[in-house]
Amino acid sequence: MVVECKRRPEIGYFDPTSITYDSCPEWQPTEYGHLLRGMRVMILGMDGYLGWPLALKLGKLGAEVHGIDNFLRRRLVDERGAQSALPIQSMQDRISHAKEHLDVDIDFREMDLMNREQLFAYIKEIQPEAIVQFAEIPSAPYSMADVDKAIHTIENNVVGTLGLLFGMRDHAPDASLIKLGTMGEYGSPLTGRPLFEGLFPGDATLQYQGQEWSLGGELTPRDPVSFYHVSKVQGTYSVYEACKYWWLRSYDVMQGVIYGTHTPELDMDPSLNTRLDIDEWWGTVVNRFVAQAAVGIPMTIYGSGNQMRGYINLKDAMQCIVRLIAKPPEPGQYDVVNQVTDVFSVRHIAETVARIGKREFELDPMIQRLENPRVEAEEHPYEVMHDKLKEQFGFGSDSNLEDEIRHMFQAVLEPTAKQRIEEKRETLFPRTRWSGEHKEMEVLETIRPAA
Ligand code: USQ
Repeated sequence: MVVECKRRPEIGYFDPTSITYDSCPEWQPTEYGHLLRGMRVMILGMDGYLGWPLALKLGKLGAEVHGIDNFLRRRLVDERGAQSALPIQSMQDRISHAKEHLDVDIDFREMDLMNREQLFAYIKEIQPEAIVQFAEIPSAPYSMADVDKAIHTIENNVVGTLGLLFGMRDHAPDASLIKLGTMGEYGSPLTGRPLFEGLFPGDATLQYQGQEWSLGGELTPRDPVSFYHVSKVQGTYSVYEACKYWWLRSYDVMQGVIYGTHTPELDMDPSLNTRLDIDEWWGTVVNRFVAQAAVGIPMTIYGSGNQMRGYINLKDAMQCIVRLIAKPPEPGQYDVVNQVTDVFSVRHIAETVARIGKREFELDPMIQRLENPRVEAEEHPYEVMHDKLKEQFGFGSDSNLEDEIRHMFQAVLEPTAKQRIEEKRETLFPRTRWSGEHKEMEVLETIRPAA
């Protein structure tokens, strides 16, 4: 078999079995595997919690980084009357600080994913080799707060991704799409059925009334837990179909609840901070608990606290995404990874934050169990399969819950961050119920955890 290098057709044809990554000038070794030299990567949602650290990491690895954002997240956090615990800079300043501290150049355009004319023109101009879709509204409580917010979430996430797929079909059909989904697409089946990586394994079967059928390769059942999670399920089906109809290629990333504030690139200077939301809509649970403990608010466990979820810290998540970019799927291939390193109960997280806060930061963290504003199982088995990133992409976790909690305490106990949390103290208490009501939760139990 002979093939032509699509990047450099002037090289002519070669036999791919006779050339290795190391001998091909188009690939460079990095700590995350071989990456196309100067790979053109487009990050949609570059101003967000994940988009910004990814831009820095890819830039540092020598990729050509392009990105868009409409700054919706900044506006929605404002709308809740909240703010990031760590101050973040404007995009313009972020980019100049990235140049100063990391010597990376980032190309950014302020753009709404829904403006398809602009988006398609940008894709056509850049010809990205990978596109990372982070431009979605990521909050379960926001999507349940009222009808407008539910529809906003569904429209932005579902229609945005669908439009993008048409843009890729017409202007960048060879690019790989890294689409951010969520572990919450699967729900938490009470039967204890394992949560496979999106598709049933080849030897899975369905037995019913004495008959047996193969399930191998079919999408596994979805049981979302909010309209936000519904939007992610719809995204999964759109991407799956586009790979089938048009031979696009994609990894759909079922990411667990993310937490943490740092990566080696963000650590270079506070001017490079990524956002750290901690309010009831935009903060994820570990980040919220650390912020609550730092300013003397009891950690708000919803319900029994025995809910289990998959978790991953920011540093590990960024490593995973880079590895997925470095090793793209084949044309037409749709694959799913469960991007999770650990499974914890909410109670375990609160107790761990309390222990570290008490022993290492002279705090006296309290826990308050509140009536659960959400409709979710509180007692359930939870078995997550998450081998693919490790076995097929070489991922190895660099950090753990304790270290990240320590790191976060150091960051939020700085006077500026502490003051920013205090200023918006009220937004740390949940008020948004899945029923649609907005009112304070009843306290079920107050606990002073043992050290
Ligand atoms: N929880 C508490 N107390 C709090 C906040 C949350 O007990 O103060 C509980 C929730 O009831 C839930 C768990 O902690 O059982 C996780 O809640 P979360 O708000 O940290 O995360 P969630 O709403 O599930 O969504 C987050 C991200 C979302 C991502 C998802 C992964 O916001 O973008 O998709 O995590 S997953 O949960 O696996 O679907």
